[in-house]
Amino acid sequence: MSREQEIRSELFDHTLNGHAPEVKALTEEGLRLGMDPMDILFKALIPSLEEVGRRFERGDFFVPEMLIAARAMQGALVILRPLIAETGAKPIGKYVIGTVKGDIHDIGKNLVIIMLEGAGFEVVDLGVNCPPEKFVEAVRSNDPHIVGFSAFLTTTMPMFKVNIEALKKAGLRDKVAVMVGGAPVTEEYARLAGADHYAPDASIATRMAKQIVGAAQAAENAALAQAVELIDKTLKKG
Ligand code: B1M
Repeated sequence: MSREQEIRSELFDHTLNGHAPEVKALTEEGLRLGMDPMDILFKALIPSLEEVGRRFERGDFFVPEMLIAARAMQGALVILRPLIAETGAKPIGKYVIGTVKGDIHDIGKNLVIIMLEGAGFEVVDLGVNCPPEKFVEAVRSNDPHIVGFSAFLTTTMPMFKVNIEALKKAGLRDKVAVMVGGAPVTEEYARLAGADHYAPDASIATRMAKQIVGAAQAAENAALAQAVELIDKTLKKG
């Protein structure tokens, strides 16, 4: 087994057992050896948290074990974040995101943010347990292309609809694209809740966000071209 394979396997085990210092050291060692940050993330850290979830479901792990595993993973994310997210390029679009009210899970949301930033988005992170009024206020003041709601519990998914209703009430629904996601969310649920877009993971969320901004840009350009044509016609008449 190569050292890289060993590192992946050790990262999996130490994350599972919540050994934060070891996770940090192994992440640093992996990077020194030239391992791809995305490989560390998707082939070691995320699979380990998935195993944590399976053990929790079986009753082998409880909330404290989930919590320390999550903390260990977050230590690695701090190291990986700048390598994945910093492009230095001019923002291609604005994205407001938060975990819905009643829900304090944030690792998945933070990964979406890292990848969006990596793709050149300016992201406004509203954190966790975010009430509808905070989303409304952030959409009003930031005028983003997209607002994203993360929910990780079946009991908090209904907040999508509540948030969308709050946006409608504030007269902002038509000004912003709504994307939703989170482990228990499905395409079907997203549609019934009234969302415009659903993404199952961070990379698809990012790809979709780029398409949404691209489409908005194309619509803006078409509107501009129409306005120019109208002005031309008016001038000719005059
Ligand atoms: Co909790 N938890 N948890 N938890 N937790 C889950 C989610 C659970 C599936 C575990 C299980 O039973 N298998 C289960 C939910 C069951 C359900 O409702 N279907 C659960 C439960 C029940 C609970 C509590 C109720 C436990 C209790 O107290 N009895 C409690 C609730 C607290 C609350 O929020 N009110 C609770 C608490 C916790 C901790 C605090 C201990 C901790 C969270 C720490 C933290 O986030 N800072 C925790 C953890 C760590 C987990 C698991 C093990 C791991 C979550 C995670 O980070 N996954 C989780 C089990 C699991 O997911 N398998 C579990 C890795 C992450 C990268 O994936 O979050 O899916 P994910 O994010 C993905 C996609 O969903 C997507 O992209 C991300 C990256 O690819 N995505 C989006 C996310 N947001 C998106 C937004 C988008 C688009 C895509 O557009 C806007």
